[in-house]
Formats: sequence, structure tokens, C-alpha cells
Amino acid sequence: MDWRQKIQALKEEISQYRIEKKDDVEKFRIAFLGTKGKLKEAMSLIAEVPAELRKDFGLLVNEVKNQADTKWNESKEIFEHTQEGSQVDFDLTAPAFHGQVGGLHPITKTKRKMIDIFERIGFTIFEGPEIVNDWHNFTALNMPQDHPARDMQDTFFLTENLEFLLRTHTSSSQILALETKPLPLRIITPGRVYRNETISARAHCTFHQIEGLYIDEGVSFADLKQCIYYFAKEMFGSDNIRLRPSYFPFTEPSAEVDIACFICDQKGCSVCKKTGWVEIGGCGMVDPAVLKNCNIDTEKYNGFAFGMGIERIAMLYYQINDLRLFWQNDMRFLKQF
Ligand code: 2U9
Repeated sequence: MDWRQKIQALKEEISQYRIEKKDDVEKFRIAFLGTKGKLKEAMSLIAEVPAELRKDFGLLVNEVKNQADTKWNESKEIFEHTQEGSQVDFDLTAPAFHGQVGGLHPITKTKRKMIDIFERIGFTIFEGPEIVNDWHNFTALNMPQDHPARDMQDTFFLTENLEFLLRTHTSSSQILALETKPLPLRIITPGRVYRNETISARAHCTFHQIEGLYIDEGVSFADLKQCIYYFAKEMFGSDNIRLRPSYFPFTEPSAEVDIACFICDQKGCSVCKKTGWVEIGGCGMVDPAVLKNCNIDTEKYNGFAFGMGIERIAMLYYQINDLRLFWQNDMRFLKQF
């Protein structure tokens, strides 16, 4: 054994030494730190060390001395109040077991990642209540009385008169912000929403959305497009997206946003249903009727809005094919994130 191996062995011996009762503390000191102890012995190894390595030797011996000092001091503290000779049946100087720590749910992780992206371009978070009235969820959003989303079958109404309900989208929070916050306004509204759907691999009665709203003077569709491009690039690493004309009562013009399928590289797969494109959300210029409902001067202000389902983004990001997995709390699934 050369000097390095001998010091290494001493290090190991110190760490393995079991101090189980008060007497062992003094025994440990004598064995390692005493005037005839093993550290003194180790120091005499210097005779074997070539001159150019003596600095390394000094550092190593010092490290071992500190290790022995720490173990001795900690043990002294532990056994300070115990009787001479009293014994415990476990090693109080052994390193502590740190146990298992939990992790964040994939929906929380996706939500935080999405929020980070929008915060970087000036959006701030606005959170509204989950129980809302008809005005905030439907009427102010230009949804006529006969709009299908108002159907009793689709919405969880809370009162017989259909006045209060569980929000079906976070747009209700956007209305609240428009009514209460000064302009210009640039907000995102992350949160849970409720729809009376049959639970399947693709639908659930509750899910999460992030909607965005930007109201200022002279906002253009090009601003909206850049915002969506930025999100797609930051979230999925690609801004190969397309906007498909669509219809929503609260935006005009409206569009659905698709991203080029990165799972099959647009060759056609089950995720993009062989179309090469996957939908990630919807957007549009806020309909002036909605702004008027919130007493906003539409001669001066206009803006854009967008909406996305967090589960949908998480499914694409992590390549998960069944929405129900998010709710089952199966550790085999959750441990993967
Ligand atoms: C105000 C004005 C306009 C929010 C918008 C969408 C388009 C949209 C869906 C995406 C997937 C809902 O979760 S989803 O099913 N959303 O397509 N949402 S524009 O428009 C607003 C919101 C508030 C005052």
C-alpha cells in the first residue's frame, strides 16, 4: 500500500467506526486523535512522500483530521447527557436517511412552463373565481341565449334560475379583469374549468385552461400572430404553425392554431390523425361587442385573445395519449415527471 492508499484506508476506518455509547467517544479520540493515535501515525508517512507531492499529502491529512474532529465533536454532543456505559442499539453518527420527496404533477409543470413563456413577453397572471354568474361566463362574451355552450347538458349550473354556474372557460375571468383593471391590459388567466362531458381518453368534466388577453391602442392581428409564434417556439421548439379561420362568439376574426406534427414530422400518425397538423388552441381579435359590454371605448382600444387547454399542451409535450392518466394518481405514471 502506498501513502495515498493508507490515508484512504484511514478515512474509511474513521467513517466506519461505530460510536454506540458514551465510552466509545473517548476511545475514538484516543484511537484517532490522541498523541499516539492513527493520525499521528499517518503524519509520519511524510517520509515516504516525494517532495513535489508533499503539498497534496498535507491537504489530504488535513481533510482526514477534520473528518475525525467533526465525528468526535458530533458524538460528544450526542452523548453529552447520557450515562457512562449506557448503550443505544443504533449508530447515532450514521448519515441521516432523507426519505422520499414528492414531485410536481405534469399539469402543474406544464402550466408553470406556459406561464413563464407568457410572462417573458409582458403578460401578468389574473385569476378569477370558479363560480361565476351568467353575465361573466356567457352574456358579456357575446354568447346569445340560444348558443349551444349554454345548453343545460354542457354546463354545471348551480342555481335553479341558471344564474350561477361553474365557469366553462377562464374567459369569465377576462371579463372581470376588463371590468376592474385599467387599460392597457396584458393578462393570462390560468385556471380550472368545468364542462359536463362524458369522461373519455380525450375529454373530462374538468380541465385547465390558459387564456390570454391584450387590450391596447392599435393592436393588430400581426401582434397576435407573433405572440402565438413565440409561444410555439418556446414551448415546442418549433414555430411551424398555421392559423385556420374559425368562429367564436367573442372574437372576430377568429382562428384555430395548429402546429406541424413533431411526433411524425408531418408524415402522418395517430396524434395528428394523418393530417400532419395538431391543434394547440384558438385565438382572434376581441369582438368590439365584448369590449362595449365592459364599457370600453372601442374607438380607442382594441385587442386580441387566445385560449389553450393545458391538458392538451401537456399531452403533446410529454406524448401522453390518455387524458384520464392525469386524474388517476397512479404513482407509476406520476413518477415519470
Ligand atoms: C375575452 C375575449 C375573448 C379567448 C379565446 C379561444 C379562442 C379558444 C379554446 C382552446 C382550447 C378553449 O380549452 S379550449 O377548449 N379557446 O379557442 N379562446 S379566443 O377569447 C376571449 C376571452 C376573453 C374577453
